[in-house]
Amino acid sequence: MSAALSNDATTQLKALYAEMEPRSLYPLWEVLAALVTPKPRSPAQAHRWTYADARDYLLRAGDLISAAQAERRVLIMENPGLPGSSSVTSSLYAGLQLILPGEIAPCHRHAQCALRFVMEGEGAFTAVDGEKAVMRPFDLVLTPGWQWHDHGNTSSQPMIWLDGLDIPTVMHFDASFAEHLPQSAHPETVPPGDTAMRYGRNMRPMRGTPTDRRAGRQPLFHYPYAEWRESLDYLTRSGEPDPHFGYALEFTNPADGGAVMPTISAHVRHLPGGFSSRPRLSTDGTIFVVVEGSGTAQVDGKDIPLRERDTVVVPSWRELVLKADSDLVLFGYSDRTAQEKLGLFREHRG
Ligand code: GTQ
Repeated sequence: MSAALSNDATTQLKALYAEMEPRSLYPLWEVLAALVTPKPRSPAQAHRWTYADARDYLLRAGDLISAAQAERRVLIMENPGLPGSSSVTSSLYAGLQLILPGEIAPCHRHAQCALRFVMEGEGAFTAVDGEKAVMRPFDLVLTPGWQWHDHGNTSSQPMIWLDGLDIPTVMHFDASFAEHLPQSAHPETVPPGDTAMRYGRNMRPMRGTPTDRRAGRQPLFHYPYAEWRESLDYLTRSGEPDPHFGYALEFTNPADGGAVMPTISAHVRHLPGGFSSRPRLSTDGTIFVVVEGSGTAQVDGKDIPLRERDTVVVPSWRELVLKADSDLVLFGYSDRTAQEKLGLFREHRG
């Protein structure tokens, strides 16, 4: 409320509010400025989770509860500015999942879209609709909405990955559905690599033919580190870095060239040692994982150290400057694609 009111009017308005409240009616003018803000005011905070700390707690949980008992044995990385929300930004979720040798995280499917970014371990798998993606460090694996998925570890080492999901977005729309497969693992329907052969070669099975087995889905679900790292390296050798991003590659859905999933965009970037980015603000709060190297994320002037395998969240519309001490490789995901579809995405490049 901007203009001053007389004492009498204020008293009468207060009485009016008290009368309306039982009927679930409220005066907009008391809250308008907080609802329609001139720029984003996220309650989320910039925050860092140190990998070694989180890993320790996760392994301790691994001694106490099995993957089957937990269904998903995950430590949620909850934003300290969003207590009780299980959210890392207002729209996204982040967790660290552990699968020990011999374990299976049982098969289910849900409306929520998920990505996995492997932190450590090699040889465990995520199976999507019965096709195994054998996971190695820093691979990106997707389980798009409503696709059956189970995780298993047939290796001899613990396997830990970051889960990125759109849980808060689905909750926002009250659109959550989930179901379990009666058996813990989906029958293996095709050999590993089947989807990459069919959809990962800039080709796809002719539409309307039986070989188009993932028609109408986000067909690709495994983006191996070995491939994206090679492309990022090539990019670095073949041109100038972008002043805000360094060298950056977005993961895409080959079916439409857009983001990997309807609600989540994901990318990797390389900032050469000594590089300092220009300041940038964007409406998509972003979760970063440090893949290689070290540096600093300066968020609204405050330094957050970047160390290998740490997770850092930068909320919407905070000024971000990235500084690389050594060659710094980051993975990041955000709700950018969802905001673009809703006409909301904005950025400011300083
Ligand atoms: O692996 O399906 O971290 O359903 C949270 C919810 C992982 C999963 C999470 C999930 C999953």
